[in-house]
Amino acid sequence: MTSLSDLKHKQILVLGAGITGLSCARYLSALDLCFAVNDSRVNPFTSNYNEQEFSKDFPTASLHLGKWHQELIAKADIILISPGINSELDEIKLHINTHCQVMGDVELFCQLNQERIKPIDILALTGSNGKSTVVSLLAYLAKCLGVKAQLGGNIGQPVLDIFTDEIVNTHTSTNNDLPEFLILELSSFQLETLTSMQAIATSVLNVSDDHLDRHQTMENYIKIKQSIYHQGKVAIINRDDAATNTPNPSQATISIGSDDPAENEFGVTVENNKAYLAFGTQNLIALEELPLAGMHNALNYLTALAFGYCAGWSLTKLVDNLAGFTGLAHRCQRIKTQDRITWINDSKATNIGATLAAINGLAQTLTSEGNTKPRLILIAGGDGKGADFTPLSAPFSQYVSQVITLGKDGDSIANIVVNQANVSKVKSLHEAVQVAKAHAQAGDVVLLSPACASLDMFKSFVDRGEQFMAAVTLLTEESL
Ligand code: UMA
Ligand code: ADP
Repeated sequence: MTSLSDLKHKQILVLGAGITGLSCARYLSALDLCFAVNDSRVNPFTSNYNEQEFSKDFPTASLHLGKWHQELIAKADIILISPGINSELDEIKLHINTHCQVMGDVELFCQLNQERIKPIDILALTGSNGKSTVVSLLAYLAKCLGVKAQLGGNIGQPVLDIFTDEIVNTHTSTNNDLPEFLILELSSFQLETLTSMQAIATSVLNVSDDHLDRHQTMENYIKIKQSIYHQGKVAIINRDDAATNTPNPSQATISIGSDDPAENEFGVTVENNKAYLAFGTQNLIALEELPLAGMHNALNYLTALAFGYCAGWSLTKLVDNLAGFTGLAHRCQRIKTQDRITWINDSKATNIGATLAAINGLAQTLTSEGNTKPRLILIAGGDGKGADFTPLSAPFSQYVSQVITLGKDGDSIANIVVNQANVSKVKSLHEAVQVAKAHAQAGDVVLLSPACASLDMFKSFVDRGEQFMAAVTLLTEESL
């Protein structure tokens, strides 16, 4: 267990100068500690930050860019490694000395948290899809209930900032009440270096093929996801997905699922043709009253309720506030409907599980609007991260009239379409929108749901979603 005093007089190396690395630097700097930062890229910073500003912000740090610095790695007692960096890389792994502790920022946070007189209570979630939706919903519900909770982790808010703010606020005599709860979103990358979390409740929301370029096999990926359960009291599992089970048969569990729940389980009950979120025999709220559509979102709602329940929050109050959360941008977000063609931005669908959820969810809407043959036009492609796209083939044949592909792995997606006449290959998102417009008829839906990461062509999924929305706006305004 690392305590604050352990950090003193140690050679500390921060690997990565992105969101995580800079948050580690802020924390170490607030403690007045000396440290080094190493990033293998020549220019890792965003356009509004540079090396000079780094030196001003962190006068006790040395910065080493452009390659992995083997001497620094060999000298380090503690390495704080960013989640996007694979510690198995030979250039890193072969140089780490035997007494060195290699950990992520979340691991350091958890070790320091346990040393506190009153540790912050942690609710921690992982999964291939829906993490950000569930943790944001849970944070929204906490706020509605007047609970002091803070979001952290993979959602883009590095956890060490909580302790940095406390130190800075102490220096400036500002109120430094820490949150009572940390609502923690964890990626498989962060879980790889995490062993010391002691959460109240943890959950693997679902597991589908993702990040296999880093984790190699599904078996390994599932094992990493399930490691979250060793680090929490109650395991919240998804009955619909066996890969979300806890490997510890004696662990306290609470389950969610799309079927009728048994006693002390969350699920979906259908009564008089109406579906309800339910807890045991108690119907909580009708799905039609909730703004986030589709069965995957019903599971997201249930997971948030299960977390709140484990935290001891009032179930009635949680349910009363569910409908006030309207969702996050770039997740099946309706941009506009013009000439009865609806354009939907699901840029955050960076793996096949998310794209499957979008196609299945939207196909239900198309049928209910009365189309005899549902017509969904899909724009997909990007960096597939080593995924096998075959599971998309059947829903493509059933629901998608045209698949427009782009990016590094666009051709691999095109190859699984049974009728090749239904494929259009394009070079840019702008061209994809034009081709979609040419195919679309009144009543159709055009969906950007790439099933791939964006980094081969865009800065981020946000950039991809914004460029899509801009292209749609331009095209639809031109046609007015
Ligand atoms: N770097 C190298 N060499 C490499 C790879 C990276 O030097 O081979 C450097 C980069 O130049 C960069 C730094 O490492 O300066 C980036 O580190 P990082 O990739 O760990 O990214 P951060 O900016 O620290 O952001 C990370 C998460 N990113 C990843 O895991 C890839 C963010 O999740 C997270 O929000 C943030 O920490 C705070 O916790 C993003 C993400 O894409 C949203 N996550 C993946 C996902 O959700 O699927 C896992
Ligand atoms: P994450 O943080 O895990 O990437 P997000 O909430 O950002 O999850 O959603 C990512 C993508 O997954 C979006 O395309 C969204 O529509 C889809 N999605 C959301 N919840 C689920 C779920 N429970 N199962 C499958 N896909 C989902």
